[in-house]
Amino acid sequence: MVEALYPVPVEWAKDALVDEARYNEMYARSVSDPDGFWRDQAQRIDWIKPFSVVKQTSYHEADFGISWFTDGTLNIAANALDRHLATRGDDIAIIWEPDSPSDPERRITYRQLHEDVCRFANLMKSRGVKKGDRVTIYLPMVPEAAVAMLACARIGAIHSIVFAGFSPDALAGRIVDCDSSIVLTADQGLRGGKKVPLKANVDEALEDCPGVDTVIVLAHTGADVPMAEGRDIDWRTGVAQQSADCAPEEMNAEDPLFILYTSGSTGKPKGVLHTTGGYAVWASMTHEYVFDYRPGQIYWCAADIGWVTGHSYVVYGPLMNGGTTVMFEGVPSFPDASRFWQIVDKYQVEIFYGAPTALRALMREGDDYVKATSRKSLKVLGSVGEPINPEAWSWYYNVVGEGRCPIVDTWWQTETGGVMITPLPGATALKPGSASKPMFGVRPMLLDNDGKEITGAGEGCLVIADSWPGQMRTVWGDHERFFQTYFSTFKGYYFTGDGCRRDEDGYYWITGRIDDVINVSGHRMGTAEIESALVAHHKVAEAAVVGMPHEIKGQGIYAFVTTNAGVEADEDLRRELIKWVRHEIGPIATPDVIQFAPGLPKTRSGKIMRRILRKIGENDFSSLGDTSTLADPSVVDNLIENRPQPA
Ligand code: 6R9
Repeated sequence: MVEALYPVPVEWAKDALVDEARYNEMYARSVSDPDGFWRDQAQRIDWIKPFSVVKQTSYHEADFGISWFTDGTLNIAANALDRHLATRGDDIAIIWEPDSPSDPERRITYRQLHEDVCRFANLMKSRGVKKGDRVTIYLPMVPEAAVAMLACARIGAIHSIVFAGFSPDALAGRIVDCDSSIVLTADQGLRGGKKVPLKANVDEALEDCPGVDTVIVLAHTGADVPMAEGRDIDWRTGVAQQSADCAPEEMNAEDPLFILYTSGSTGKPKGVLHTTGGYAVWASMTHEYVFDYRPGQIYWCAADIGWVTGHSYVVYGPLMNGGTTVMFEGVPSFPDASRFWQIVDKYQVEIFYGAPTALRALMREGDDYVKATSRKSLKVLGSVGEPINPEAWSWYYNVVGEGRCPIVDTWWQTETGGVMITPLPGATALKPGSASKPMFGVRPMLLDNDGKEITGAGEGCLVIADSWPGQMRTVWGDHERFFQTYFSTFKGYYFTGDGCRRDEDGYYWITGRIDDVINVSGHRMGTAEIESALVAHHKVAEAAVVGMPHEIKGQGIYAFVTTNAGVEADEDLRRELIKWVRHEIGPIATPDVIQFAPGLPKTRSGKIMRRILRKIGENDFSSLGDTSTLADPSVVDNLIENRPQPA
């Protein structure tokens, strides 16, 4: 198959920070002389005490450990704020666009943001929060979310953001896991005109979190919410009493910065831990090169701060680079499908970074919503979260970008802290659907199932040889799980969990997860998590969850459910289970299909054969493979015969 190739436009190659020759040269040095390369790159950060050692990293069990810039000290909030004050204190750091276009926007300068962060840091200190403490953030997409993150970083507290779409149960689990005694929230969030009861969710969650003694509540919609005496504080009243002076804490490069929970193939979500120095260098460098970013440009990453993309590319990356970052509270389809592009026009956004699932949803609404807007300001388009299918890529490129804007399809993970494989706008010819080439310092490799390296063109399991500064350092509270999850499958390599193809030109094509993780609208879900939510229902005996192709979401959730004896498996139960899962995890985990199954296909040793269930989920019965090892092969026929058609 001949793939379309979009060469780098001449004007891009001319003015870009990195052109093709420069990319090749920098990449070669980054892998042949990592110490020298990273020593230089680290100069983009203001260190309080310079580091002497660049990296000490080993993926082998005997001397396992990952540490970067180990003896250096810094404060990342000071890097995002203080050092800009003299040169661009009056520049806009954050532009906030509310859910409804008829509400007023906010523009916050670096000076104002610095002051807000200092006051809020002092408020947390007054409640006893100190270096190393965990702070849970459950806020909508408002500037105060960035204030909260940076205030934590300023005093050395570790933030743990929980996506505001998660349920009280999911929130409680994350508060308890990292043992935080303080939660930051708002009365309500707003999404597409609908109110999200954040404070009520916190109140419900805290019934299971006896360790929480402080809740700071931002009045956002102005809803009347009950405040618990002694525990709950009104955000604005609290900060009004605080001084605007707060010296940044001197942090070691390897001191923790944040925890972010993400789904894996087994067990409960794990707390991915990132530290300070390496993450700062990585987030800042990748943001600059991937988007060819220059201060003064209006940059908009449409991700929520509840996901890693929001951490690295709404807040830390752009602010460390002295940029102007747009935060949008709403959704792409409200009031109508022009909303994204109207915002682009309103602020003259030059760089837009979004997710394929949103693009597919907008594409379905037709081109008129796009064409009603100008979009002349756009220069670079980014994609993240899942593979972008060629149709969505073409639409993004031709309709949204009018063929002018390179698309950077960025592959990375919560664990990697920042972009790992991506085109650079001025350096890389594009192939629709390919994340293309490795970022500096990243050494991707493909291995077969036996761990043998695949060289040249081929397909296999994507691993990364050697460490990079933004790599996660541990699973909060479970270092053994960190090693087991990422470094035990293929000895000496970081295992990504993704499958990948490399073509003759050395371009990487991510083929999707090869573990039991599914990607629904760019959100990572462990099938095990949904299964355990289902079996927690008193009418359910057993459940197996697989991904199914879904036009908008990329993957949908297909659940096979065996009910307890005597239970009527009917429409009412189906609705009840859907509601149940939404309550247990959150709306993003809503099953698209629930198929009641009298039995699941199991081996004689009792292992569920997911391979077969995946095929049924895909509506592909032609290649079920060998079913002879099943304890009862007839269950497969039954499942095929009774497969419901998705709504
Ligand atoms: C940043 C983020 C990580 C998983 C990852 C992969 C998928 C992300 C992708 C992509 C193909 C891309 N993924 N970006 N697949 N092309 N450009 O999304 O982090 O939520 O941890 O998800 O998402 O499967 O392993 P996270």
